[in-house]
Amino acid sequence: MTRTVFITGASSGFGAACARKFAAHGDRLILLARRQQRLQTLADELDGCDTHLISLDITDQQALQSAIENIPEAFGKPDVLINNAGLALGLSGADQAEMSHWQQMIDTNISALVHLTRLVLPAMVRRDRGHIVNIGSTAGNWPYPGGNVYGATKAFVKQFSRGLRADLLGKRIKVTNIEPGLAETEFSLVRFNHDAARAAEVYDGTKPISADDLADIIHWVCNTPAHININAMEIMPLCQSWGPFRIDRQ
Ligand code: NDP
Ligand code: 8X3
Repeated sequence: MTRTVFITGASSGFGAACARKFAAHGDRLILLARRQQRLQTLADELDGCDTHLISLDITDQQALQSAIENIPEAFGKPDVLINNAGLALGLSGADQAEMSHWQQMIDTNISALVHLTRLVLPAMVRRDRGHIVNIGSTAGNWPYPGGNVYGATKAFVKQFSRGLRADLLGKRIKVTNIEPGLAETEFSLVRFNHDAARAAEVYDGTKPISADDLADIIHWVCNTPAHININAMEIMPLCQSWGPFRIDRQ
């Protein structure tokens, strides 16, 4: 059955890779991001796939609501919502970090995600069908220096995903929190204010998760049998693991 798959943050990284993956399997796509030209180039590449583009800042609640209300009828209601748009900004300690960075992470990774979910979910409940895939992070499970608010936004996403599952018991609506670790996309470029050398250091000497790796996993998660729900999936590249607790010795 052809599904309508709504992917936020589709202009780059995981979102663009998911668009390619789901399109290759015959799904219809609703693709959202700020960079219209990126979305258009992707849509052109996905020749033969029905694609509706929404170019806006997902933190603009009114624009988002109006865009949802104006999805063409031919696309029906989303069967799958991939809440992927998000970002980290900076890696400063909590006493040094930019308040505006914190606010933007909270607005994008938390507020926009819950707002869009609230806009899309009622139709899933009415139709008793759907799947919400949230993109969390290992940073929502494991703290690291400088990860302060970014990690906290992803911890929110993790618990919100569980809360949705609790609310939706008895409905044929799945909820999954995907928790990737080190993955090479534009994530670090954005985090380090487009300092390409600093971003490259993050991946130096590693074989990180690629956007295509993650799209394969998300596609699999969205194709499990009807009675199976993957609640959460934490994914690291083999080259990544935990460290011991740090101890400040005087
Ligand atoms: P990218 O920077 O490559 O992609 C981020 C996407 O989010 C872009 O398409 C961007 O589009 C979109 N986006 C950001 N802010 C907004 C906004 N205000 N309005 C609309 N769209 C927005 O990074 P990733 O693909 O890596 O990131 C995707 C998700 O994965 C994020 O939630 C991130 O936190 C998470 N993640 C990433 C990991 C990594 O190491 N890469 C690991 C774990 C989780 P545009 O700029 O065009 O608006
Ligand atoms: C991205 C992974 O470790 O850079 O969510 O925070 S990390």
